Formats: sequence, C-alpha cells, structure tokens
Amino acid sequence: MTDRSPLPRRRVLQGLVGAGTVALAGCANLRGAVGGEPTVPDPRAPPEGPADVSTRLRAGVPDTDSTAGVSGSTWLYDDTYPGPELRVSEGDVFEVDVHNDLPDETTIHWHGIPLTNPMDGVPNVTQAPIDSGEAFTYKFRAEPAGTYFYHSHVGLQLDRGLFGPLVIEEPSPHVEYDREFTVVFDDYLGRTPAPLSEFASDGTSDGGGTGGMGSGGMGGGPGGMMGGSSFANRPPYRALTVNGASSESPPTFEVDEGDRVRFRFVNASSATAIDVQLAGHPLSISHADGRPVEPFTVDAFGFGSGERYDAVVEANDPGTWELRGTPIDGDEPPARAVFTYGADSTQSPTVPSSTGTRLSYSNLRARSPLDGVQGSPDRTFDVTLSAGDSGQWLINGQAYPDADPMYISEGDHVRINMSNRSPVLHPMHLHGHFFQVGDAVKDTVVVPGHMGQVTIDFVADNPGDWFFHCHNLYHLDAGMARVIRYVE
Ligand SMILES: [Cu+2]
Repeated sequence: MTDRSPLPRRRVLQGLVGAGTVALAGCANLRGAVGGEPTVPDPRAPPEGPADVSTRLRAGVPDTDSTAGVSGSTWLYDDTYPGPELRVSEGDVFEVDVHNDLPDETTIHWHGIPLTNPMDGVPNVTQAPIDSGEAFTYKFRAEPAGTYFYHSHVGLQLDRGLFGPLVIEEPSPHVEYDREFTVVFDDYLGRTPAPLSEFASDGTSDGGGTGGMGSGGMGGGPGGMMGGSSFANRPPYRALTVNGASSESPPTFEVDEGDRVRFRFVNASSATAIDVQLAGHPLSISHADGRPVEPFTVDAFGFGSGERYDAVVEANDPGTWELRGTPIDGDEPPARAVFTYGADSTQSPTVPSSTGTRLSYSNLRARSPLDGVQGSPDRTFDVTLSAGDSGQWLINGQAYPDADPMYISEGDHVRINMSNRSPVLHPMHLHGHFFQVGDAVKDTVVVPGHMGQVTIDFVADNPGDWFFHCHNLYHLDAGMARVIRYVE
C-alpha cells in the first residue's frame, strides 16, 4: 500500500496566513462575440455541488531568511518551497481557495489535468487574473489519477518559487509498491526573474553551458549561446534543488530493505532539462506525465520543464546511494538526495555511474492509448519553433500575444507536427488535453534542438481556449505560445 511518507520538506517560514477578506473574482467570459470571429462553443462547466476535498493556498512574499536560502524575490505558496503537496483521490471534486497576498496579480494552472476551461488558470485566456489582495476558488474533478503539479501562470512568477506538487491517487495502481516519495526538481533563481535580455546585459556569468542529452535521449543540443546572448535559453541559476534543498543539504529518503519504492519525479524547473539517476538501482518507469505505461527499466532518464515520470525501485542492495539530478543544459552542481537502507545513512553516498541505459520516448507504451487518434487527422498544423532576431521565441514566425489562434472543432482528431529550427530544446505543453506521442500519452513533450521533430495527436473533447506553449518560462514569456481555440 502507499505510504504518504512526508518528506523533510523545509518549511522556510512559519508565516501567518493573510487575514484578507475573501472576495471571489468573477470568471469573466473573455471570449465574447467579436466581429468576424467564428462562433465559439461554451466550455464545459466546472462540477457543481459540494466539494469532496477543499483546501486553501496563500500566494505570498515570505520574509527574507538567508539561512533558508530565500530572498525577497522568492514568492511562495504557504511560505514553503516547493508549495505544499496537494493529494486527492481520483474522481474527487477538489476545491482550492487561492488568496493572493502578492504585490502582483496571479493565477494557478493545474498542469496536466484536463479540467474545464474556466479553471485552467491562464490569465486573460481562461480567467481574469486574481488581483493583489483578492481570492479565487478553483474547482475541478480530480481525474485522471497521476503525478501533476500546480504553478502560477502569470509572467515569470513560476521562477520565483510559485509551484507545488499535486498527486491524484489511483484506486488500483498497475504496479506494486510499499511506499512512495514525491521528488520535485527546480532551478532556484534566488533573484527577481527578468527577461533573458536583461540578464545578458547585467554581466552576470553563467548561463547556458553545453551538454547533449546523449544518444537515444529525448533532448539534445547545446543549451547555451543563441542570438548573440549566452542567456537566450536560461538565466543564471543559483542552484538546482530537490524538494527545496540544495546539493549541500540533500534530503534523505530512508526505506527498509526489500521495499519497493515509488518515486514521483516532477520537473518543476522554469528552464532546465534534467537527467535523473539513482546510484546502484535501475528505475522501472511506470508512469509518464501521470499516465500509466508498461513498466520499462532504465538506468537514467532525462526530462524537460513540466514533464513528470514515476518509477519503482527495488531496495535490494543495502547501502547509501545518491539520487542525482544533473542539468542537461546548465553547469550548476547536480541536485542531490540520499537513498538509504540497511546501512549507515550518514556515510557518504555512492554516486551514480556515468554509464547505463537512458529512457527514450520510444520506450514508453501507454496502458491506455488515446481513442480517436488513429487514422488521418481532421486538422493538421505544421508548427516551426524558432528564435527571433531580437530575443523573441516564435511559433511559425509569430510571438504571442501577436499570434493567430489555432482553430479546431469539437470532435476533431488534431495533429500537430513540430519542427525545431533552433539549437535548444523546447518542452512543449498542451493545456486541457492529453496527446498521443508515439505509443505514449503525455501533456508535455521535449522537441530536441537542431531540427528535432515531434508529432502529437489529440482529440478535441474539451471546448475552450487552450494554451499551447513552450514550458521554458523564458521562451513562453518571449512569445513561444499559441491559443488553440474551439470554434463551431
Ligand atoms: Cu522553448
């Protein structure tokens, strides 16, 4: 059975919950009738009636606490980094009261969950942003089961620390395990995020680094220099963290010999693809982006911002082992955690070897492939991902918001062929839908640099305006996004 095994998540501050009044912001219909625009169907309505599970989150600015490694530029949910893990059972109606104590407007996006459009949390696309001092109630049915995360979708707020894991528990997992841990990777900025052009001009060192995803991997390509700036891909990060801890103070996952341990890995970073490896232990990949796959055993996997993998590990070789998250496109020290059983947990952990098998998307076989994506698509979009001349990131030559919607209709089998004309990888994320990519079902997929090509297929079964974008926050902020709009 599962074990909620709370991690030693560092509570950076025991802050008081803000005492603001609850003012529910109305969720305006922002589509409206516009002359010349096609008619848009109504989105599905959020669930009615009482919620099965209710909680609240406070988005706020913690006091500066240098010992905890946060600065005034770090903004958090409930003063924790990452935000609190939310857990519900599959099928529950889940309600979250979000109180905005930030000096800026905000929203929350429930990454990967195909909920109703008004609850999707994209400012000025699915809802009016929540003003400073105001509140908004998100309500949705928690399905399907899986490992997800939630985060701000306003500007560069995600890179201030406004994210947390969300687990929807399945009633009967297809893999057996004795306990589980959620493992959230992040690139910790520790300063106020800004467009990459501003980092480039302030002379801070760091930046890209190089590093491929290796043969058979999913990413590929150097992650650094672009368009004359070494900061075109990612800002200068202070550290990579796992569950909020830097490599100097790694969290410890202590288990018993013989345990089968399920890890729920989340890449919540804003701009970093990460290679994950556990010394001495193969990883049996059981879920991709929350969706169950036929278990496939590898020594390592890479994942981009917004992707998740679950893996089961057998604790059958007592010792103290390092779980390592290495930046694929950065040169910060790896994020580290300690996995220990039947041994002295204070001894220096054995580090992963540099050799072994790596997961490729072609290894993933969804246990429940999508229905309705076989055969010829009803709509096909050929999408080119590229860099603009002055720091923008483009989809078919356009930088959002100066970009055309992609029109689809309910019931369509939609295909998007993506081709990457830039040298850096792009983790492309579709809101409101899972898509089929090869034999996998996912919501985020890495399109490798240097003419990497990826095709996704999905069924248009959730009317509304849905964001489709790069999950490198800095690429998103510089235009790499589109609205996919249902029309009649
Ligand atoms: Cu990108």
